[in-house]
Formats: sequence, C-alpha cells, structure tokens
Amino acid sequence: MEKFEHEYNADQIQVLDGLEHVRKRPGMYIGSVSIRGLHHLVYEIVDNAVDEALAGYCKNINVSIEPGNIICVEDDGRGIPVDIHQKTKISAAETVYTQLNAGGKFGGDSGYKVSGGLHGVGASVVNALADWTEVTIQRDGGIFQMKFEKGKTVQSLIRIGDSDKTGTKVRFLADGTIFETLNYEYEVLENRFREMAFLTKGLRIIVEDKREETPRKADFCFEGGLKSFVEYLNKNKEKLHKEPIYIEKDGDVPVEIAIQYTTAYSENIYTFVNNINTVEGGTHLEGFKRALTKSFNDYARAKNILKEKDANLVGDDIREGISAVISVKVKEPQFEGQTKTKLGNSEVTGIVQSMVNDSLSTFLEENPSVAKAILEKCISASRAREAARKARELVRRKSALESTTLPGKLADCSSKNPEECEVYIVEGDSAGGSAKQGRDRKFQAILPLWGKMLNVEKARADKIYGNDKLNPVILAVGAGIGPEFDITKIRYGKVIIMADADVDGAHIRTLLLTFFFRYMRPLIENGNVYLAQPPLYKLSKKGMEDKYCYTDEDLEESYKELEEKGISRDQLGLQRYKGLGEMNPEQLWETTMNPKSRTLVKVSLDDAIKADQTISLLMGDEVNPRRDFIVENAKFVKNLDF
Ligand code: 1YM
Repeated sequence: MEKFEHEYNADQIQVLDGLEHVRKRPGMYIGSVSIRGLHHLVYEIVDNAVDEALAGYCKNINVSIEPGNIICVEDDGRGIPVDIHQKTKISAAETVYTQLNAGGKFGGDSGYKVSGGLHGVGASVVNALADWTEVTIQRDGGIFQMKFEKGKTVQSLIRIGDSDKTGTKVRFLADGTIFETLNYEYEVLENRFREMAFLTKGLRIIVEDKREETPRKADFCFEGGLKSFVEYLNKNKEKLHKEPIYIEKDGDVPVEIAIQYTTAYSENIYTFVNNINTVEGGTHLEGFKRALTKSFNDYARAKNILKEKDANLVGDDIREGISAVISVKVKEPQFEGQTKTKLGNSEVTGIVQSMVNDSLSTFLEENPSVAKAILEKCISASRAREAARKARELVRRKSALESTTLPGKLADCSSKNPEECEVYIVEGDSAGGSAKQGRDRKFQAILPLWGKMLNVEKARADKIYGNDKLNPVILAVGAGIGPEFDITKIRYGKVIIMADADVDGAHIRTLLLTFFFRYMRPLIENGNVYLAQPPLYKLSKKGMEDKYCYTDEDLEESYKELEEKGISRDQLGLQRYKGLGEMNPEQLWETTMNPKSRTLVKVSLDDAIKADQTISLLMGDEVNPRRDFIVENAKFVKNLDF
C-alpha cells in the first residue's frame, strides 16, 4: 500500500514537472513569449480540431477572440474521449490537457500528426501557459466539463448535462505574467485560418473578433482547396490561363498541387507538409521543380517548339510568373534547416516528381493552348535571362575594374563595422544635403536618390542590372542582388529609407521596398530595412523648446498637454513640414536621425502572401483592383508595412 502511494505521488510529481518546465522555459515549446508565441497557443488548439477534420469527423470550426482577449475554439468533431485512462486513473481528456505529449498516446493513430516536427506540442502546453482553461466536451450523450488554472486541475472532468450532439469547446486566457502581450492581432489569425481552410478542402472555419464595438468576422470554406488558394494568390495579377492546373493523388504520401501562371516575373511557390508552411522548402519542392522542368522541356521538344539546336529551358525560365501551392501529407516528417521548416524525407522527392511528371504531361497534351501560352513566356524568360547574364557580367567586370568604387553620391561613414553602420537612402538633393550635414559621420552614411525610380515589378532582371537609379543602392548595400545576394556581405546593419510624408514620398518608398522584396528579400527577412519617420509638425513658442509631432493625433495630444501647462493654441506657432528639405540639418538630426530621439519603423515580412499581393496590386498591371485598394486604404502612405 505504501509502495503504491509512493509510486502514485512520483507519477504526479513528474506530471507537474512537465508543465512546470513549460512555464519556466516557454520558448522551448512555443518559440517565444512575444505575440508570435501568443498566436501559437491558438494554433495549437485549432490544430487539434483540424486533425479531427482531417480524420473525417469534423466539418466546422469556430475561433473567436472574446472581450478581455479570451480565446474560444469550438468544433463539431467526436469530442475528446472522456473515458478513464487505465494508467493515470484520470479521464483521457484531462490527461491530454495535463500531460506533456499525451496526445499521441491516446486514441490510436489519427493520421498525419506533426511528430517531432515543428511545435505540435499540443493542448497541455497551452494549458500550462494559460491563466485559466475551460474545456467542454459533448460526447456519449452527455456534456462534460473540466477547468484548470496555470495548468493545474481545479475541476476534473465531470458530467454537467445531456446532449445528443458531439464536439469540443476550449476557452482560455493566456497568462499575462508569461507573455509580453495578450493583445491578439486579428488579421494574423485570420490569415492563418484562411490558409488552414485552403489546405483542408471543404472545412469551414469561422474567425471572429468580438473585442471591439464593431466585431469583425470571416467565414472560410473552399470547395476548390488549393485551386482556390492559387486563385487567391493571383487575385491582383494578370493570368496566362483561366483555370489553375490541379493535381491530386491519394496514396501513402497524399499530394495536392495547384499551379497558375501569370504575366508577372516573380516566382511564387508555397509548400506545406501536414499543413505546416515549409518556408525553407525541401524534398517535396525539389521533386516538383524537377518534374516541372522536365515536363515542359519534353513537351516543347516533342512539339518542336524547342528546335534541335536550342538548349533546354532551365528551371528559372519555367518558373517565371508561376504561382503554385504544394501540399503533402507525410506520416513521419523529418524537418531540417535553420528554422526546422525544410522537409528532409528523401523518399518524397521521387513520389512528387513522378506524380507531377505524369499529370503534367497529360495536362499539356490535353490543353495545347495553355501549354503554348506558358512556353512562350518561358522562352522569352530564357532570352531575358541571357541578356541579364550579359548585363550582370558587365556590371561585375566594371566593379572588378573599379574594384572598391562606391557610388559617387554616397557620403559614406567612417566606421567599417556593419553592425553599427547605417545608410539613409534619401529622396531629393536638398534633403540629402541636410542629412549629410546633420548626420553623425562616424556611423551614418547618406545616399541621395533623385529622378524617377525604376518599377522593378514591371521590368525583367536584365533591365535591373545596370539601372542607373538602382545601381548606387546595390553598390552601397554591397551584397549583390537576386540569386547572388549574400546577406553576410552587407555594409550596413540598417538600411533606412527616408522619404517625405506625402504621396511622392510614399511612391518612392513603395518602389524601393518592392526592389528589396523582389531582389534582396533576405535583407527584409533579416530585419535590416527601416523606414525613417520625419515629423509632420513643429509647435514653437518663445522660451519653449520646440515640440515635434509625427502624426495628427500626436499634434492634438501635444496641444492638450501644453494647454494643461497653461499655454493656449493661439500662443503657439505651428509649422507644417511638407518635405524633408524644409528642415535644417540640426532639426533633421534631432527629429529623424538621432538614435536617441528618432523613431524607426522596421519593415517586417510576417506574411509573405499579403506582401506579394499588395506589391502586385500597387505596382503591377491590373488597374481596377489598385484603384479600389487606394480608395479603401487612403491612409496607406502612413503605415505601408509588408
Ligand atoms: C477545440 C479543440 O481538441 N478536438 C478534438 C480532439 C480530439 C478528438 C476529437 C478525438 C481524437 C481521437 C478520438 C483520436 C483529441 N483526442 C485526443 C485523445 N478541439 C479538439 N476532437 N476521438 C476524439 O485521435 O483517435 C487528443 S486530441 F488523445 F484523447 F484521443
């Protein structure tokens, strides 16, 4: 008896240990305690519901953010099992919520779980990191409920009523002593669940934000699956063919792929393994690329579109303008790479490759007009690539000759340590002059730009190498461009775009960001690109220190603050800055460049899909959606953020 009790206690202690460890080292389980980690909690719970949908038992998932940042997720699946587990002597449901990694040990094999993969650590981690959690299950004719606080059971599973329905509802409040913020970003969740719905054909996900007076809501259900996904990716682009090419095969490794070509020059491929975005690609992507290249070359040869004397088209030619989504399900995925988002299972390459080869060859035979349109584009891409190679070589040879030459207009800094150096890319000569005089020349470099900047969205690579507006930027950054861009060579840790707060400034900012996004993307991903925030107004009065305001709200607040000190509005002089050029060097330094007093906005690339869509919209060919966007987002100039 004593022995039994002893063992029982030991077990309990171990259970506690697990969740205590999660609370001590949350980063190990959910990546971080920033807003990213916070959102992760929601994904974990929703993943369980999506697994239930993949197993074929659940059709609807509701996710809502309730007032007070409480999350509520509800599904209409079978309900988490409520029977008592033999070993732990508590219900399966409670075990799932209190024992680390219990999920897999119960209820058998529900298919393609993310074992050993990304985070996939499940409900118990969420429970451990929540101030409180409440789980309500409808199953076996009853309604059951259990409650927890900071991972500890405060009410074991009890039956609280009868029901002939089935499903699981989970409500929780994240622990404010662990997370930096509890303020969920509705749009981030909406994007993620849109993606989830695309990836699970027929599953309906409703997302709601009930925190504000005017609630927001999105209702996603895509019968077209990935077909709908590429149509969504391409919504602001001109398509080469109406219907996406769609490939779907079940089997040991189920594969689903949708492809649609556009007139754009960029390549836009998203890959998923068990619904996880494999940002770093891997064997599935490899198999897809090989098959794509081979199928198009074989077809072009067979139809004499490529003559005997012609060289084969290379992968880059064939992927110009492509939008594609690849989703595979792998039983035991191996994730590699820096962020563990690269599929490593070698058998997947061949499976995807032969499947795409078969389906694509058939498709091309059956749709000759689509095949022709795509191949024409590939061939002109190939010609442009050859021209680009020559142009690039010219640039390279030139820079080899002039070896260390930097652009003539660049006022470089004296430090050579990239970590502390920053370059301001400044619009206009006059502002450039002030910036040069106002800067701290030890670590701040100034590169003035003027004249009409090239829109890289409408130009092929051959026009970009050697372009007289972009070349100074490429040389100053010093890390190359396109596939050859090497982040370890950047000469400045901060690349700061400083443009006027007007429409022209917004335009040049968008053009530069588009260039960085398409040709130096690691620079954005690595967090090296910033937007300077010059003030819009200056309030002044004799004997008072000048007060700078950066937004209209800022100005209102300053007026109020000064009123409280007995200074009324009509005693104050108000200057509105129309451009950077109106500021003298000292003012520019104090308001916009001095690291101690300036505000910089870091450009982030959290949602590549949205960024790509916005850029295509603002910079591409389709006029109507652009007009709609600008009308809708009249203030976009203020916070253009990818
Ligand atoms: C709002 C969150 O967790 N739904 C959910 C979870 C489970 C099941 C159904 C389920 C799974 C299985 C059998 C099985 C889970 N069950 C377990 C475990 N929604 C949500 N819906 N019956 C029901 O996997 O075989 C873990 S998750 F382990 F208890 F079976």
